[in-house]
Order: sequence, then structure tokens, then C-alpha cells
Amino acid sequence: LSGSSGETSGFFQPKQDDYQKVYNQIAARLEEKDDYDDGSYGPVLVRLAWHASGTYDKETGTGGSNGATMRFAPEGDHGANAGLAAARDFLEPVKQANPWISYSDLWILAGVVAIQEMLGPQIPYRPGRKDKDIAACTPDGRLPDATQGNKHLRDIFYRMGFNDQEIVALSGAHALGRCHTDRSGFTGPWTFSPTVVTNEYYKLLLNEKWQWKNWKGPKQLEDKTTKTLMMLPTDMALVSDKSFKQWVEKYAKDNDLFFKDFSAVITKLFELGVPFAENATPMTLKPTTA
Ligand code: ZEM
Repeated sequence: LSGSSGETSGFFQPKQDDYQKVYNQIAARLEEKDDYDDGSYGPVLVRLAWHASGTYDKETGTGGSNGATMRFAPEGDHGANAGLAAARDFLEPVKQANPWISYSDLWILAGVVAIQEMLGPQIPYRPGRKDKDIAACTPDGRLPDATQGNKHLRDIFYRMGFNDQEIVALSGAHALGRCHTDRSGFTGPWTFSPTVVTNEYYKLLLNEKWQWKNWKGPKQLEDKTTKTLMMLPTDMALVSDKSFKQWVEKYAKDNDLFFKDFSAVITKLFELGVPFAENATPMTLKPTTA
């Protein structure tokens, strides 16, 4: 059996090796298509996996990565999802070559690939998500609004079932990628190495002096030294709030601790609301960089 056999689900029972093949295809595409943004689709793939997952509501069990409902207009058109068509389109040829994998498993697998290929920690992967139809689209407003502060962050992330430490660990993803004026309205990257997973986000939050950027766009901060880096109001909430800040300090000091906690919390994020089979054991998929 091969991942490219074109069989649809039902009889084809994919094994770890089949997922590793899809992993390798995504990794090869990342390597090949290096003319995007800062040289990689990696960051926007991480954002796709996060926005697919971050709609989860623990009270109703709705939303989350099981369903890939962002394929449909109501959810795909939510303001928070602006620009994520780039990530979905990047993955479409991989879906065509491996029709047995659901979009919902593929998007999360792509998040895992992106993190590992950008030299981040190992992320255990469990497949088992099924695509849902348009009726399962989540209402607008479940993802965080960058113009707000600590209360909003807690409202949004507690709804998914996270605590303060986990909110700070997840936010380290902003070591990656950048803001685009034609997507969120904000502009610029958070770090000098936006295609490598590091704890730089925390170090910069603590050690740089941040000032309001003087421009016509939405309120954001810039570093005093180079004026090339940015922070969102929600990023600054992590250092103005004592309970958050203690974790920013820990992660700034200890990259190993950040990697360990980031791996655990992103795995939790990616699995919110997914009804895995009892025997679904997490897979360790091999980075191509090793
Ligand atoms: Zn983000 N994020 N995010 N984020 N994010 C952006 C970009 C990226 C917030 C937010 O408003 C924004 C998490 C949490 C939060 C990534 C991953 C994760 C952008 C810029 C905004 C405005 C979008 C644009 O213009 O293209 C807010 C308010 C958050 C609350 C804490 C979590 C959690 C993430 C993953 C675990 C990534 C990788 C990007 C970069 C995307 C890119 O295209 O470069």
C-alpha cells in the first residue's frame, strides 16, 4: 500500500509509515517553495493548525481541529482567518496526492511538520480527525483579538481549557512569522529569526524597550533599538500581568523548558475535541533535518 495509491478512506488503513511519507512530502514542499515571505511557508502552516484548533469550546465540545470547517466560507471568511488560504492552497497538492488523509488530519500534520522542520521540539502526532460539513462551522469571535488585554486572553484560552502557564507557552509561537497589513492590519515580525523556533520571543519581550509605533495602522509596539520588530497589545499583556510574566521569565531563561512545555501544550491544542480511538497511540515522525 502506498500513500499515493489514490484509495479513499474506508478500506485503506494508513500506518505510521504512510504518515511519514506525507510528512516528507510537506517537508519537501517547504524546502522547495522558499520564495514566500521570510523564505518559508512554515509560519503560516503553524497559524493554520492553530486557527483550526483554537475555535474549541470545552462547554459545548464544538469547534477544534476535528472538522476542518475553515474550508467553508462562513469560517474561512472570518477576519481572524484572513490570509490562511495561502496555507490551505500550499497543502492542496499534498491532499490530491494522498486522498486518504482528511483535511483536518492534514492541516494538523502540516503544523507538526512546520514546527519540527523549523528546528522546534518533537511534536507527537495522532491522526483520527474527520472532516465535517458546513453546518459545523463555528461562530465568529472564538479566536483572540490582538487589540485586547489579559482579561480577554484568559476568556478565550480558558474557554479552550488552558491555564496561565499554557497561554504563555503557546504564545512562544510568535517567535515565528510576521504580521501582514493586508491580513490582520498589523505589520512586521516579532523576532530576527522568524523561520526558526526559539525562545527569542520571551527574551525580546523582557529585554527590549517597547514603544507605540507612530503610524496610521492599528495600535502596535515597536522595539526602540531597531524599530523593525513588533509586539501586539496581547503580547505585552504577558509582561504586564504578574501571573503571566513569571512564565515569560522562565521561558526566556530556559529554552529546554520552553521546548518541553511548548511541545506538550501545542499537542493539547491540536487534539482539543478530537475523539481518538482508544488504541490511537501518538506517533513520533522523523524530521528531515536530523
Ligand atoms: Zn498568532 N497572530 N495570535 N498565534 N500567529 C498572528 C500571526 C501568527 C494572535 C494574533 O492576533 C496574531 C497564537 C496566539 C495569538 C501564529 C501562531 C500563534 C498575527 C498576524 C496576529 C494578528 C496575522 C497576519 O497579519 O498575517 C493573538 C491575539 C494571539 C493570542 C495569544 C498562538 C497560540 C499560535 C500558535 C501556537 C503564527 C505562527 C503567526 C505568523 C503567521 C505568518 O503568516 O507568518
